[in-house]
Amino acid sequence: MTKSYKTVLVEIKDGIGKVSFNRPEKKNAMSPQLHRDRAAALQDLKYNDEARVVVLTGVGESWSAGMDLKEYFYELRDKPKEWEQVRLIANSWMTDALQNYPKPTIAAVNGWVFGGAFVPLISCDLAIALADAKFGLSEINFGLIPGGTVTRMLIDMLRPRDALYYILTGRSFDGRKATEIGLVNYCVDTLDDLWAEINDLGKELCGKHPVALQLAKELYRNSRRMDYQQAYDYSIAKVAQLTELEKGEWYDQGIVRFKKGEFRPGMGHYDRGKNV
Ligand code: ACO
Ligand code: V55
Repeated sequence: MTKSYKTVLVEIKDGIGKVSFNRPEKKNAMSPQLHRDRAAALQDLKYNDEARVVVLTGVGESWSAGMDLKEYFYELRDKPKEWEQVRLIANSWMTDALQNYPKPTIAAVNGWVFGGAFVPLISCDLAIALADAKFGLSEINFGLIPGGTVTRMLIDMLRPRDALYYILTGRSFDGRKATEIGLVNYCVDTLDDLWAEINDLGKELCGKHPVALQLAKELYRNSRRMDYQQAYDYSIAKVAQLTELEKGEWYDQGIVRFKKGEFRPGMGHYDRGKNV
């Protein structure tokens, strides 16, 4: 059973856990309550074995319109302690919790993505968008700058010209442009196509060894901060860890089955059966 939250909807089907921002009447703006719910929901799914892949999306026509400008900024203006508390929760789920998530995460971008919502978007491993979804760093339009970790995340994800262009102009762009600049993997024309793609991709990832997926993510994210020698040494340690945690499955199944000519790894994974 999945828990229920006021501002977040959690569903699990066929190995895919779906966590939806659920304040459609406010375009899924992230209020303090939503930050708390989101943090808790991701934590729950982390330990729920039924969810092998996690999809982040929004109820209604918005993915998320960013920080709730009223509840997060205006109403907490004179409450520095409360604001700090909310800021820390927000930063921890949008950055640490998502980036170090042990399962693959996919953003299904069904609509608006503004400002602070770029953080969870970029923190997801993969992203597929509607071609007509709209993205924007709107901070400059109301006299703010992309704060929190927004700017830092843009540095990792975009080319300098693109990052500064959108930071300084606050202009919005669509899913096609988001694909062109590498903010999402690709885009599709309709909501039906979006969910067909998400389900295909989710299903494919559910067929891989979960430990290999988890360690592949860790190796990628941690190697970014290392030089070649460190990354090499770290990868050797990770492969040893993988072999132990998988109980040698990559040798005994992966390589042995390849040797027997049972499958071609270049063309897809071997069938891991129901619950190996
Ligand atoms: N914070 C608080 N409330 C919001 C937010 C937000 N970020 N975004 C939308 N809402 C609310 C609106 O105030 C409105 O509430 P109301 O019905 O009580 O008046 C409701 O959501 C619906 O929004 P509309 O503006 O009526 O919807 P519309 O389709 O015309 O426009 C759009 C949608 C473009 C997303 C517009 O709402 C908008 O510009 N929102 C702000 C986007 C933004 O700049 N976000 C902050 C980024 S900066 C940061 O995150 C640090
Ligand atoms: C912003 C975002 C923040 C924050 C202050 O993008 C400003 C603006 C994501 O958190 O704390």
